[in-house]
Amino acid sequence: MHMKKKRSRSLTVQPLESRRLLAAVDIPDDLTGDVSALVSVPVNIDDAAAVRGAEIRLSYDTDLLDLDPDAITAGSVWTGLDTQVTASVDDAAGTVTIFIAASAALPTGSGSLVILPFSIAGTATVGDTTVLDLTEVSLNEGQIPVTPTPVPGSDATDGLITVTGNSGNESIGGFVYADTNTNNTPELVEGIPGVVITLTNVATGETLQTTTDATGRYDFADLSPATYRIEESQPIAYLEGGVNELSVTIVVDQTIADQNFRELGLLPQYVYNRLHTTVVQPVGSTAWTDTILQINTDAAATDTTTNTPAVASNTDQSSSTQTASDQSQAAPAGEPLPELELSPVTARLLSSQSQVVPVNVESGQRKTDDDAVARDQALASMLIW
Ligand SMILES: [Ca+2]
Ligand SMILES: [Ca+2]
Ligand SMILES: [Ca+2]
Repeated sequence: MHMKKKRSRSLTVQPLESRRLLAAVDIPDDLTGDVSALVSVPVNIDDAAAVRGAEIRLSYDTDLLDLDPDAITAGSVWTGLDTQVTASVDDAAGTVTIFIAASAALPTGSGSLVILPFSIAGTATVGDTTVLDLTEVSLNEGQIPVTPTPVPGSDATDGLITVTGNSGNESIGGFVYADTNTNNTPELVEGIPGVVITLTNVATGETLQTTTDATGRYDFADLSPATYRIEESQPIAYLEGGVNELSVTIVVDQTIADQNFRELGLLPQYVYNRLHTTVVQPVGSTAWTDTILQINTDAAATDTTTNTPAVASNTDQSSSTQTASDQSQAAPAGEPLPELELSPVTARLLSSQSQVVPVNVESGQRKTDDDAVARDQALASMLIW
């Protein structure tokens, strides 16, 4: 056949032309992508002259990258040609095999043979790097040599992605609160101001510290996506109501605002302490906040242990220089408490749930029976409510 003759003639010429052809194929090593984002990875060729087909194999780290085979597309060198792309991805092994064939040979020119849209894991950390290991490239079934030759493992053709994405929009926050109505939810009047919160980036060990504001709120802004440990320095005037350490992972642009630390009411000895020295003041006022801060300060100053709730530990009676009003908190655990006599004002407050600090409780007068404990808890609740 005439046509066949022509073809076979051109085929005899092609190997001769191929011998003059060399191609360099590689993946860029300056690729960047945000946490959880897509990064388009090209496999580039310096000169695609005479290329009609390519077989490309590469490996990637499945912990950091994911790849959808259907999203793989032919690169820029094939533009305008009828091109077929066949890609298979083994997502467990982290290997990709791509076959590309065109209806005609490519002209001279550089560009990309294929584009692989990798998605970066949400658990990736900014600054992470991951290698794209080009393991094999064959052009026209090996007729066009590839130099340097990609091999399994490290070589000059491999690519590198650096994880970026510190948008500064990540934040972690929450409340430290005395859950006096025991609904496990912080309400505005339950906030505990002046509590130190420490944030640690688990991977890097970097720490940040802040203090809760007048509403018991704390916030860490301008963070990077990472896993963090959040620690509360226990305000020792309060009955422990939950864990003092939390762990949380944030991804790009994420705001986590519910990392709360729950306490119960003021410990009875600190309620008594402050009832003698505070005046009537509405919840949330500056005076209110100042009072709670003062309680925190007093509690820290009189605590004899490092960071233990003071119910059983506050037995230090050596502080003979305490003021008269402070002595009421020094009642040792296990000793009978003096009888409590409520003033009319306090009694009314206990029944009305008014948002006013009760005043005029008589100094050091506690009951010896279990009611005293219950009443102390109620007083603690009152102070918060
Ligand atoms: Ca390689
Ligand atoms: Ca509550
Ligand atoms: Ca706590």
